[in-house]
Amino acid sequence: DANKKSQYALQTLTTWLLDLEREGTIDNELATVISSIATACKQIGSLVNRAGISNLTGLAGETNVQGEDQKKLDVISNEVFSNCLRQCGRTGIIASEEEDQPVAVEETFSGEYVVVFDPLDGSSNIDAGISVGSIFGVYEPSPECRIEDMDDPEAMMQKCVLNVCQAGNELLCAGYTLYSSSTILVLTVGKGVYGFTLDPLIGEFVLSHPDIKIPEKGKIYSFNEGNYQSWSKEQQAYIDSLKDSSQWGGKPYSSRYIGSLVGDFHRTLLYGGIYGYPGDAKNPNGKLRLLYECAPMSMICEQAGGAGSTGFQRVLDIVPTKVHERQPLFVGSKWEVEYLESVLQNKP
Ligand code: AHM
Ligand code: MG
Repeated sequence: DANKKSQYALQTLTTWLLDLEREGTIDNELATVISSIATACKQIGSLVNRAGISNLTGLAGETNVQGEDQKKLDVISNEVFSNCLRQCGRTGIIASEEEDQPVAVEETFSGEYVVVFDPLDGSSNIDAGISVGSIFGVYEPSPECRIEDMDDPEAMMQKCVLNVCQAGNELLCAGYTLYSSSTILVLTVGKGVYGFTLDPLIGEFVLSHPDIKIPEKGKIYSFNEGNYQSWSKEQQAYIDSLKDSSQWGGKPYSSRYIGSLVGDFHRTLLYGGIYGYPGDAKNPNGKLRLLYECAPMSMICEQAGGAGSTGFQRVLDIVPTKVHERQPLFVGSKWEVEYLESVLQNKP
Protein backbone atom coordinates (compact mmCIF):
# COMPACT_ATOMS: atom_id res chain seq x y z
CA ASP A 1 0.00 0.00 0.00
CA ALA A 2 1.75 3.15 -1.24
CA ASN A 3 0.00 5.33 1.37
CA LYS A 4 1.15 3.30 4.36
CA LYS A 5 3.93 4.95 6.36
CA SER A 6 7.10 2.97 5.68
CA GLN A 7 9.65 2.14 8.33
CA TYR A 8 12.15 3.86 6.04
CA ALA A 9 10.27 7.18 6.08
CA LEU A 10 12.52 10.10 7.03
CA GLN A 11 11.63 13.66 7.82
CA THR A 12 14.47 15.60 6.21
CA LEU A 13 15.01 19.34 6.18
CA THR A 14 13.73 19.31 2.60
CA THR A 15 10.44 17.53 3.38
CA TRP A 16 10.02 19.67 6.49
CA LEU A 17 10.38 22.86 4.43
CA LEU A 18 7.91 21.51 1.88
CA ASP A 19 5.38 20.88 4.67
CA LEU A 20 5.81 24.46 5.92
CA GLU A 21 5.31 25.72 2.40
CA ARG A 22 2.18 23.64 1.96
CA GLU A 23 0.65 24.99 5.19
CA GLY A 24 1.56 28.56 4.16
CA THR A 25 4.05 29.31 6.96
CA ILE A 26 6.84 30.15 4.52
CA ASP A 27 6.86 30.81 0.80
CA ASN A 28 8.83 28.93 -1.82
CA GLU A 29 11.46 31.66 -2.02
CA LEU A 30 12.27 31.53 1.71
CA ALA A 31 12.43 27.73 1.51
CA THR A 32 14.97 28.13 -1.28
CA VAL A 33 17.06 30.53 0.83
CA ILE A 34 17.03 28.12 3.79
CA SER A 35 17.99 25.18 1.55
CA SER A 36 20.90 27.12 0.15
CA ILE A 37 22.06 27.94 3.69
CA ALA A 38 21.87 24.23 4.53
CA THR A 39 24.01 23.45 1.49
CA ALA A 40 26.58 26.03 2.59
CA CYS A 41 26.66 24.45 6.06
CA LYS A 42 27.22 20.96 4.63
CA GLN A 43 30.15 22.27 2.64
CA ILE A 44 31.60 24.18 5.61
CA GLY A 45 31.11 21.11 7.84
CA SER A 46 33.11 18.99 5.45
CA LEU A 47 35.90 21.60 5.34
CA VAL A 48 35.96 21.77 9.14
CA ASN A 49 36.11 17.96 9.42
CA ARG A 50 39.13 17.86 7.15
CA ALA A 51 40.80 20.99 8.53
CA GLY A 52 43.62 19.08 10.20
CA ILE A 53 44.37 17.12 7.04
CA SER A 54 44.25 19.97 4.55
CA ASN A 55 46.63 21.86 6.84
CA LEU A 56 49.22 19.20 6.13
CA THR A 57 49.49 20.55 2.60
CA GLY A 58 50.33 24.06 3.77
CA LEU A 59 49.42 26.23 6.70
CA ALA A 60 46.80 28.92 6.38
CA GLY A 61 48.34 32.07 4.98
CA GLU A 62 51.07 30.08 3.25
CA THR A 63 51.06 28.46 -0.15
CA ASN A 64 50.04 24.85 -0.57
CA VAL A 65 51.58 22.20 -2.85
CA GLN A 66 49.64 23.49 -5.84
CA GLY A 67 51.26 26.88 -5.29
CA GLU A 68 47.90 28.46 -4.41
CA ASP A 69 47.54 30.76 -1.45
CA GLN A 70 45.76 28.92 1.34
CA LYS A 71 43.09 30.95 2.97
CA LYS A 72 41.97 30.65 6.54
CA LEU A 73 38.90 28.56 7.10
CA ASP A 74 36.80 31.52 8.23
CA VAL A 75 37.58 33.36 4.99
CA ILE A 76 36.78 30.26 2.93
CA SER A 77 33.55 29.71 4.86
CA ASN A 78 32.49 33.25 4.08
CA GLU A 79 33.01 32.58 0.38
CA VAL A 80 31.05 29.33 0.60
CA PHE A 81 28.15 31.00 2.40
CA SER A 82 28.04 33.99 0.06
CA ASN A 83 28.25 31.80 -3.05
CA CYS A 84 25.37 29.57 -1.97
CA LEU A 85 23.22 32.61 -1.19
CA ARG A 86 24.06 34.29 -4.51
CA GLN A 87 23.43 31.16 -6.54
CA CYS A 88 20.01 30.57 -5.02
CA GLY A 89 18.85 33.81 -6.66
CA ARG A 90 16.53 34.82 -3.83
CA THR A 91 18.84 37.00 -1.79
CA GLY A 92 18.97 40.76 -2.16
CA ILE A 93 21.46 41.84 0.49
CA ILE A 94 23.90 39.87 2.60
CA ALA A 95 25.79 41.02 5.67
CA SER A 96 28.56 38.87 7.09
CA GLU A 97 30.87 39.07 10.07
CA GLU A 98 33.68 38.74 7.54
CA GLU A 99 32.73 41.78 5.43
CA ASP A 100 33.01 45.42 6.50
CA GLN A 101 29.81 46.42 4.69
CA PRO A 102 26.66 44.64 3.58
CA VAL A 103 26.71 43.58 -0.06
CA ALA A 104 23.91 43.78 -2.64
CA VAL A 105 23.70 40.54 -4.59
CA GLU A 106 23.89 40.79 -8.39
CA GLU A 107 22.33 37.46 -9.35
CA THR A 108 19.01 37.98 -7.60
CA PHE A 109 15.93 37.62 -9.79
CA SER A 110 13.19 37.35 -7.16
CA GLY A 111 12.77 37.07 -3.44
CA GLU A 112 15.46 39.51 -2.37
CA TYR A 113 15.61 38.31 1.21
CA VAL A 114 18.07 40.04 3.51
CA VAL A 115 20.45 37.51 5.08
CA VAL A 116 22.87 38.13 7.96
CA PHE A 117 25.43 35.53 9.02
CA ASP A 118 28.59 34.64 10.85
CA PRO A 119 29.97 31.92 8.56
CA LEU A 120 32.39 30.34 11.04
CA ASP A 121 32.03 31.43 14.63
CA GLY A 122 34.60 30.40 17.21
CA SER A 123 37.24 29.73 14.56
CA SER A 124 40.06 30.21 17.08
CA ASN A 125 39.05 26.73 18.34
CA ILE A 126 39.67 24.97 15.03
CA ASP A 127 43.32 24.07 15.45
CA ALA A 128 42.46 22.20 18.65
CA GLY A 129 39.65 20.26 16.99
CA ILE A 130 37.00 21.93 19.13
CA SER A 131 33.43 22.60 17.95
CA VAL A 132 32.66 25.65 15.85
CA GLY A 133 29.49 26.81 14.12
CA SER A 134 27.70 29.05 11.64
CA ILE A 135 24.92 31.46 12.69
CA PHE A 136 22.35 33.10 10.41
CA GLY A 137 19.21 35.20 10.25
CA VAL A 138 16.80 36.06 7.42
CA TYR A 139 14.77 39.28 7.16
CA GLU A 140 11.87 40.35 4.93
CA PRO A 141 12.79 40.94 1.26
CA SER A 142 13.83 44.43 0.38
CA PRO A 143 13.57 45.68 -3.20
CA GLU A 144 15.39 48.88 -2.27
CA CYS A 145 18.90 47.74 -2.93
CA ARG A 146 18.89 46.68 -6.58
CA ILE A 147 22.31 46.52 -8.11
CA GLU A 148 20.94 47.95 -11.39
CA ASP A 149 20.08 51.16 -9.51
CA MET A 150 23.68 51.56 -8.50
CA ASP A 151 24.53 54.88 -10.14
CA ASP A 152 25.64 56.18 -6.74
CA PRO A 153 27.59 53.49 -4.86
CA GLU A 154 27.81 55.50 -1.64
CA ALA A 155 24.03 56.10 -1.49
CA MET A 156 23.50 52.43 -2.34
CA MET A 157 25.71 51.37 0.55
CA GLN A 158 23.74 53.56 2.96
CA LYS A 159 20.52 51.98 1.72
CA CYS A 160 21.94 48.49 2.24
CA VAL A 161 23.00 49.37 5.79
CA LEU A 162 19.51 50.69 6.56
CA ASN A 163 17.93 47.53 5.18
CA VAL A 164 20.18 45.29 7.24
CA CYS A 165 19.91 47.20 10.52
CA GLN A 166 16.58 45.75 11.65
CA ALA A 167 15.47 44.68 15.09
CA GLY A 168 15.61 40.96 15.82
CA ASN A 169 11.84 40.87 16.24
CA GLU A 170 11.62 41.36 12.45
CA LEU A 171 13.51 38.11 11.79
CA LEU A 172 11.59 35.60 9.65
CA CYS A 173 14.04 32.83 10.32
CA ALA A 174 17.05 32.29 12.57
CA GLY A 175 19.36 29.33 12.95
CA TYR A 176 22.79 27.90 13.50
CA THR A 177 24.77 24.86 12.53
CA LEU A 178 27.07 23.19 15.04
CA TYR A 179 30.08 21.33 13.61
CA SER A 180 30.88 18.84 16.33
CA SER A 181 30.71 15.08 16.94
CA SER A 182 27.84 15.42 14.50
CA THR A 183 26.72 18.34 12.34
CA ILE A 184 23.45 19.75 13.67
CA LEU A 185 21.34 22.50 12.13
CA VAL A 186 18.87 24.19 14.48
CA LEU A 187 16.24 26.42 12.99
CA THR A 188 13.18 28.51 13.71
CA VAL A 189 10.75 30.22 11.34
CA GLY A 190 8.75 31.59 14.26
CA LYS A 191 6.83 28.39 15.02
CA GLY A 192 9.03 26.56 17.47
CA VAL A 193 12.59 25.28 17.18
CA TYR A 194 13.63 22.23 15.16
CA GLY A 195 16.98 20.46 15.03
CA PHE A 196 18.28 18.40 12.09
CA THR A 197 21.32 16.14 12.22
CA LEU A 198 23.37 15.60 9.09
CA ASP A 199 23.38 11.96 8.01
CA PRO A 200 26.71 11.89 6.19
CA LEU A 201 25.82 8.69 4.36
CA ILE A 202 22.85 10.19 2.53
CA GLY A 203 24.05 13.81 2.73
CA GLU A 204 20.74 15.00 4.20
CA PHE A 205 19.79 16.86 7.34
CA VAL A 206 17.36 14.54 9.14
CA LEU A 207 14.87 15.79 11.75
CA SER A 208 16.36 14.68 15.08
CA HIS A 209 15.12 17.30 17.58
CA PRO A 210 11.44 18.16 16.92
CA ASP A 211 10.00 21.14 18.79
CA ILE A 212 12.90 21.81 21.18
CA LYS A 213 11.89 23.32 24.53
CA ILE A 214 14.52 24.74 26.88
CA PRO A 215 14.09 23.74 30.55
CA GLU A 216 12.41 26.47 32.65
CA LYS A 217 15.41 26.40 35.00
CA GLY A 218 18.83 24.77 34.69
CA LYS A 219 21.96 23.91 36.64
CA ILE A 220 24.74 25.26 34.42
CA TYR A 221 26.24 28.70 33.75
CA SER A 222 28.52 29.47 30.82
CA PHE A 223 30.63 32.65 31.09
CA ASN A 224 34.27 33.53 30.46
CA GLU A 225 35.08 34.00 34.13
CA GLY A 226 38.60 35.13 33.29
CA ASN A 227 37.00 38.55 32.86
CA TYR A 228 35.59 38.55 36.41
CA GLN A 229 37.77 41.42 37.66
CA SER A 230 36.58 43.81 34.98
CA TRP A 231 32.88 42.99 35.45
CA SER A 232 30.49 45.29 37.32
CA LYS A 233 29.96 44.42 40.97
CA GLU A 234 26.39 43.34 40.14
CA GLN A 235 27.69 40.97 37.47
CA GLN A 236 30.21 39.57 39.95
CA ALA A 237 27.47 39.19 42.55
CA TYR A 238 25.36 37.15 40.13
CA ILE A 239 28.11 34.62 39.44
CA ASP A 240 29.08 34.54 43.14
CA SER A 241 25.49 33.69 43.91
CA LEU A 242 25.36 30.81 41.40
CA LYS A 243 28.43 29.34 43.11
CA ASP A 244 26.98 29.69 46.58
CA SER A 245 25.68 26.18 47.22
CA SER A 246 23.70 27.29 50.29
CA GLN A 247 21.29 29.10 47.96
CA TRP A 248 20.69 26.05 45.78
CA GLY A 249 19.97 23.24 48.18
CA GLY A 250 23.60 22.34 48.80
CA LYS A 251 24.82 22.06 45.22
CA PRO A 252 26.25 25.02 43.30
CA TYR A 253 25.66 25.61 39.61
CA SER A 254 28.16 23.87 37.33
CA SER A 255 30.42 25.93 35.07
CA ARG A 256 30.85 24.96 31.41
CA TYR A 257 32.58 27.16 28.85
CA ILE A 258 33.90 26.12 25.46
CA GLY A 259 34.48 29.61 24.10
CA SER A 260 32.52 28.73 20.99
CA LEU A 261 29.12 30.43 21.04
CA VAL A 262 27.28 27.84 18.96
CA GLY A 263 28.48 24.95 21.14
CA ASP A 264 27.89 26.78 24.41
CA PHE A 265 24.47 27.92 23.22
CA HIS A 266 23.42 24.49 21.93
CA ARG A 267 24.22 22.89 25.28
CA THR A 268 22.32 25.65 27.08
CA LEU A 269 19.30 25.14 24.81
CA LEU A 270 19.17 21.40 25.46
CA TYR A 271 20.17 21.26 29.14
CA GLY A 272 18.99 24.67 30.40
CA GLY A 273 20.85 27.28 32.45
CA ILE A 274 22.42 30.47 31.15
CA TYR A 275 25.04 31.55 28.62
CA GLY A 276 26.41 35.05 29.08
CA TYR A 277 28.84 37.48 27.52
CA PRO A 278 28.59 40.60 29.72
CA GLY A 279 30.01 44.03 29.09
CA ASP A 280 33.08 44.88 31.14
CA ALA A 281 35.22 47.87 32.08
CA LYS A 282 37.08 47.80 28.76
CA ASN A 283 34.22 46.71 26.48
CA PRO A 284 30.94 48.00 27.92
CA ASN A 285 29.00 46.14 25.21
CA GLY A 286 30.91 42.90 25.54
CA LYS A 287 32.14 41.05 22.48
CA LEU A 288 29.23 39.50 20.63
CA ARG A 289 27.62 41.10 17.58
CA LEU A 290 23.96 41.99 17.73
CA LEU A 291 22.94 41.22 14.14
CA TYR A 292 24.40 37.81 13.50
CA GLU A 293 25.12 36.48 16.99
CA CYS A 294 22.87 37.95 19.71
CA ALA A 295 19.62 38.42 17.72
CA PRO A 296 19.40 34.99 16.00
CA MET A 297 20.32 33.17 19.23
CA SER A 298 17.74 35.21 21.16
CA MET A 299 15.00 34.39 18.66
CA ILE A 300 15.80 30.69 18.87
CA CYS A 301 15.87 30.82 22.66
CA GLU A 302 12.54 32.65 22.91
CA GLN A 303 10.97 30.26 20.42
CA ALA A 304 12.09 27.40 22.67
CA GLY A 305 10.48 29.05 25.70
CA GLY A 306 13.61 30.77 27.04
CA ALA A 307 14.80 34.39 27.06
CA GLY A 308 17.44 36.61 25.49
CA SER A 309 18.45 39.81 27.27
CA THR A 310 21.21 42.41 27.53
CA GLY A 311 20.53 42.43 31.26
CA PHE A 312 18.45 45.58 30.82
CA GLN A 313 16.52 45.05 27.60
CA ARG A 314 15.08 42.28 25.45
CA VAL A 315 17.67 41.64 22.72
CA LEU A 316 15.03 41.28 19.98
CA ASP A 317 13.76 44.83 20.63
CA ILE A 318 17.06 46.53 19.81
CA VAL A 319 17.37 48.25 16.43
CA PRO A 320 21.06 48.16 15.48
CA THR A 321 22.65 51.50 14.68
CA LYS A 322 25.49 49.85 12.78
CA VAL A 323 26.05 46.51 11.11
CA HIS A 324 28.73 45.18 13.45
CA GLU A 325 27.26 46.61 16.67
CA ARG A 326 28.05 44.68 19.84
CA GLN A 327 25.68 44.05 22.75
CA PRO A 328 25.92 42.16 26.03
CA LEU A 329 24.12 38.83 25.70
CA PHE A 330 22.43 36.62 28.28
CA VAL A 331 20.43 33.72 26.86
CA GLY A 332 18.97 30.58 28.30
CA SER A 333 16.30 29.37 30.68
CA LYS A 334 13.74 31.98 31.68
CA TRP A 335 14.49 31.57 35.35
CA GLU A 336 18.23 32.24 35.20
CA VAL A 337 17.88 35.14 32.72
CA GLU A 338 15.19 36.84 34.83
CA TYR A 339 17.26 36.32 37.97
CA LEU A 340 20.25 37.90 36.21
CA GLU A 341 18.14 40.91 35.19
CA SER A 342 16.98 41.40 38.77
CA VAL A 343 20.56 41.28 40.09
CA LEU A 344 22.02 43.58 37.39
CA GLN A 345 19.19 46.07 37.92
CA ASN A 346 19.47 45.86 41.70
CA LYS A 347 15.92 44.59 42.03
CA PRO A 348 16.15 41.63 44.32
P1 AHM B 1 34.57 35.20 16.78
O1 AHM B 1 33.32 35.63 16.05
O2 AHM B 1 35.74 36.08 16.51
O3 AHM B 1 34.87 33.74 16.56
O4 AHM B 1 34.29 35.44 18.35
C1 AHM B 1 33.11 34.99 18.92
C2 AHM B 1 33.43 33.95 19.94
C3 AHM B 1 32.22 33.20 20.38
O5 AHM B 1 32.08 32.01 19.68
C4 AHM B 1 32.50 32.92 21.81
O6 AHM B 1 31.30 32.82 22.54
C5 AHM B 1 33.31 34.09 22.23
O7 AHM B 1 33.92 34.59 21.08
C6 AHM B 1 34.38 33.70 23.18
O8 AHM B 1 35.10 34.84 23.55
P2 AHM B 1 36.18 34.77 24.73
O9 AHM B 1 37.34 34.03 24.17
O10 AHM B 1 36.48 36.22 25.02
O11 AHM B 1 35.55 34.07 25.88
MG1 MG C 1 31.50 35.36 15.63
